[in-house]
Amino acid sequence: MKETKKRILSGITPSGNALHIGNYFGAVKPQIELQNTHQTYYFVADLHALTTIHDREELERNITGVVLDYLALGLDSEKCVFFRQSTVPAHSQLAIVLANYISFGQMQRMHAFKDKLQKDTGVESINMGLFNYPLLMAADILLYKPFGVPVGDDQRQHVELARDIAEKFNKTYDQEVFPLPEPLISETVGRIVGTDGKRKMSKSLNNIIGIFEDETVIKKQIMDCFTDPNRQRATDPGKVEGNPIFIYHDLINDNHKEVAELKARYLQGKVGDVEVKEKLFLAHQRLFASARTRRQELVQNLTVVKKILAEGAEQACRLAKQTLAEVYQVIGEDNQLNKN
Ligand code: AQP
Repeated sequence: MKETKKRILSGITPSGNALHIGNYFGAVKPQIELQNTHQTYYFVADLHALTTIHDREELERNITGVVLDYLALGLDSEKCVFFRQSTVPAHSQLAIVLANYISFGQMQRMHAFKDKLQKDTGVESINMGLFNYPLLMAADILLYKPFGVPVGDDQRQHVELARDIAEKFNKTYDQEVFPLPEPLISETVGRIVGTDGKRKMSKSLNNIIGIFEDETVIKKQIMDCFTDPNRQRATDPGKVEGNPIFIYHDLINDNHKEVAELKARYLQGKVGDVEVKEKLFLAHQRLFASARTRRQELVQNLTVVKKILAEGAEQACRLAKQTLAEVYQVIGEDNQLNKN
């Protein structure tokens, strides 16, 4: 890996055990493309998953699931450093330090906390892991001094917080310890709408189209998808713009002629929702066929997967330790006892 390449860092929370097409187009696909042109560090944010998962087996299942998904979708361990967050202790160590360069007020304005507060009755039901999530994420990012962080739009606020903390830290010590990371968010695919046609596609909202589930599950997710609410019959002219089923066609369907024809017929009231959805399902099968096969092969070879993560952890630790040592030195915690 050439050191002259710009560095990229991103993480994925194993809060479920499979990725959906929102994750894929908004984050995973751009991340995988970047591994060809940049130094890439990607990690499974297993410590972040503790905000919602307190069952050991479920956690392990989710971590394995997400790792397999990434590898099946094209993450190449020869080109990229891939690891589990908890195997690099410097993430947690840096988070403790960075907490001193951010105010309680600013943390209270983070949307993960605010959204949860709106849903639940009060602060008693919100764990500190969730409150501190953006702080740990700032440590995740700054530890690797990346140039950019490719994520979906829902993570913009968190990358901006990391920038704020970096600025405050640099200013406090009058040193450029942390370069300010750029959020790399696509304008077109940074926020893929869910099958309810309203909200962001999210596991927790149950409005997803999966990638690796059984075909019957994927087909049902597609067939249940919201389309044009004002269209009663297949003979009514329909709306294409903003219609989720066509948003997905544009993303998934490699047969552009077919998509153009379907759109034209839909606008004229000459095609039913069922046909449009069935064609989307077939396009989904075409796009993800090789990834699905690759995933089945990887499941049979989990020792290789473990080896990839162990090697990734070793490489990540090397860089993370350097940054932590520099930070300790800058803040005045550099002593014999904290050297290892
Ligand atoms: N709908 C989306 N459109 C574009 N990008 C998205 N991402 C998530 N949903 C969309 C991006 O995927 C990456 C991994 O996401 P995460 O680890 O934060 O997972 P998530 O946001 O927790 O995914 P969900 O489905 O929304 O989970 P729940 O419902 O549990 O919160 C990130 O870069 C994210 O921006």
